[in-house]
Order: sequence, then C-alpha cells, then structure tokens
Amino acid sequence: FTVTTFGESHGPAIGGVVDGCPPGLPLEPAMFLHDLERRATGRSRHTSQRHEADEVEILSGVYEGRTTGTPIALLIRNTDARSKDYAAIAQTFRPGHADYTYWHKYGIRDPRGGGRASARETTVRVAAGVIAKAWLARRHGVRVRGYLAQLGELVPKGFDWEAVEQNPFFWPHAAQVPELERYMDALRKSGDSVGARVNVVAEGVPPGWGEPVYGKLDAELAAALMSINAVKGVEIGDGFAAVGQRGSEHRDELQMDGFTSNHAGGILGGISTGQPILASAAFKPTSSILIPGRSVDMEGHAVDVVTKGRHDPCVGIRATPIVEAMVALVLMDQALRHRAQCADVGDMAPRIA
Ligand code: EPS
Repeated sequence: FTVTTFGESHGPAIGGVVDGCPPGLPLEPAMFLHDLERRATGRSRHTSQRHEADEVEILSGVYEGRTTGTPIALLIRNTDARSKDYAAIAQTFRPGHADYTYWHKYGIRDPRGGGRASARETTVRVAAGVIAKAWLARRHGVRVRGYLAQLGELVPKGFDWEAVEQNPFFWPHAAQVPELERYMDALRKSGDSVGARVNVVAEGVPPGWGEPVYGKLDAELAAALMSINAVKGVEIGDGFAAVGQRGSEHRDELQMDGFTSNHAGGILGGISTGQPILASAAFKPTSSILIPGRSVDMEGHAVDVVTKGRHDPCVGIRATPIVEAMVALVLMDQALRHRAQCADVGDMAPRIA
C-alpha cells in the first residue's frame, strides 16, 4: 500500500496516487469533505488566510462508488494561488526554511512559493488518510483520532474528546479556548510563531500488526510522522519520558482482563499489543515570519529577511488531521502486510482482553 503526492503550493493543482487499496471499499468525493475542512487554511483567524476550496476529484480507481483495487488518483486544484507573494524573497533564503537546502540539492528556485516545501502538500496526505481511515474502520473497527496536546508553552488543563472538534485548535479542554485565542492574537500581532505538539490515539488495533526487526510498527510511524513538514520530534507512548523511568514503572503488566497501563504506546518489539497506539509529533515554529532574520542572498550578500504572505503563526494548529492521516496510512499498510503473511494464525495464540 503506497501513497505518492505531486504538485506545488502555487502550481495549478496538487494530488496523489493511492495504490494497493483493496477493492470494494465505498468511496465518494463527499467522504473527503470533513477531514479536508479540518485541515484547511482560512477557517479561523488563527491560521493562514489563504482560501482554498480543497475539493477532491477522484480520477481513477473507483467505479460506481467503490474502489476497484487499481490505483486511486486524487486531484485537488489550487484555487487561491498567489506566487507573487514570494517575489520579495525569491533571491534569498528564509532562516529556518527549506529554501536553503532545496537550492543546494536542486540548484533551482521554484517561483511558485514554498513549492513542495509548503504545508499545502499535506492536503493530499489528509485525503489519502480518509481512504485509510475508512478502510480501517470498516474492516477492523479501528478509530484514529488526535488532538493538540501543546501550543507554545500552553498545555491542556483537562481532557475531553467531546471538546476537541468544537474549537479551531483541536484543544481537549473547552474552558481554556479563550486563553488560546488571546495567546494566538498576541502572537500574530508580534509577527512571531510558535511550535506545537499533536497527539494521536488509534483504538481497536488488534495485537500482531507490525514487523519484528525491519518495518517495525513504531519505526514506520516515526518515519511517517517525521515526513510531515515542520515535524522535529516523534514519540511513541511515553517516548523520551521513558529515560527517567524505572523498569518497574515503565513495563505494562498483564492480567487476564488486559494490560494495567500503556507506557509502551501499544507497541512492543515493533508489533501492536492490542492496546491503543499512542503517537505524538512535535512541530517547530513556522519559519516564515514577520520578524527580520539574518540571511544571505544568492549572490552571497548579507541580508535581513522578512517574510510577508499568508502564513500560519503556528502550523501545528492545523496539523491534527495530518498526523491522524499519517498514522492511519501506516496502520492500513501494516494491516495489509499482516493479512498477507499471518492471516492463517487466527486464534492460535492465547489472548488476553
Ligand atoms: C504555508 C504557507 C502558506 C499557507 C500554506 C502553508 O501558503 P503559501 O505561502 O504557499 O501561499 O497558506 O498552507 C496552505 C496553502 C494549505 O493548504 O495548507 C507554508 O509555508 O507551509
């Protein structure tokens, strides 16, 4: 099961090909609306004010509302591209941005904005994730959902899944939302940006998905989450907090009615335990900001760079659906691989709840 994407932020369209989806899965354009809307720009004053329609066209792989098993090509036309936003910085490199590394790798400056480095590319990941979420839910009853677990220095003071979809931050504690609004308004006025942490929980994953050495479930998740723009850290379960724990604390004890804790984040030895999978991604502060930063231009002169345009003061605010999508894509791939190799194992292994 593979996904590839194409397109630039300021080109005519973006899109992708999802290959290896089993036949027979009901799929229609309306199914993409919800998650694409959750990720989209311009839906609150706290994100980029670019207004994209983000409508998915299914070009192939679906017949009479069901997948056929052939590659599913998805197309999303850019409807609000404005590459002239980048004219002022086209000869220089934004500090902290991939402008610099792309130039060294390809020797070409793409005038169409951030091009492939823009978070616009993540639209297609979310669209592909819709397919994976639908297949996982239908075939295995798996549910993948996420929330914003930190915004700059703010952390949730309570937790309620119901709250997450009722505010533009995906924040799990409703009473704190006004505080987040004030925080973001002040940040935007200052011209600066902040980072964020997104947590994702996948429930209903049976024990046994993953590989023991190469292609470990946690390694695949880490690679998938790290491949999202601006991600600088990934944790599974307790992640880096495990460094300061004792074995007696970290190990998840087993009883016949289940595990007593989930420090491992639902994965042991690269294979799912049957507990919820817990993954977390750290997003860096957006590099395109209004505060001048030192850089060099392409002729080697020292310059100060200020990035105007329609940028997110915190790219993590819109990232919850993206992290969910990447987790779902990895789980679907692992489920299919597991089915290919181990479908006959059945209930031979004794199970706890
Ligand atoms: C982004 C910068 C802005 C955002 C964009 C992400 O776009 P651009 O500079 O390419 O016009 O609007 O997000 C989207 C367009 C999107 O759909 O997510 C960036 O620097 O990553």
